[in-house]
Amino acid sequence: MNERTRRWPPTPSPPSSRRLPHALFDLADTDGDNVLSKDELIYLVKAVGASEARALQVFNRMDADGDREISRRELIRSAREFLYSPEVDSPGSVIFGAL
Ligand SMILES: [Ca+2]
Ligand SMILES: [Ca+2]
Repeated sequence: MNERTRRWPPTPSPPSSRRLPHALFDLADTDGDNVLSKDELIYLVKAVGASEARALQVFNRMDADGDREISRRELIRSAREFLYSPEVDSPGSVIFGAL
């Protein structure tokens, strides 16, 4: 058995629905402190085509614990809400619905 055969099948990657929020979080976390500041989140939301006012609304709704920062968990929760909640106007829909 050669090297190539032994590594087959490759380890499956997580579904893209799991990777995407993490990738977006890492992209938006420009200072690398593992939280999204208001400015970082607003920049991300505007980058997908929303207005400043809408971005601010998304920030306020996404910040579930009210610490004025968006944790990775809060972003993932909003992605889940977008994917699994019947609410059409969830904060996650602004970001993930645009992708
Ligand atoms: Ca940050
Ligand atoms: Ca928060």
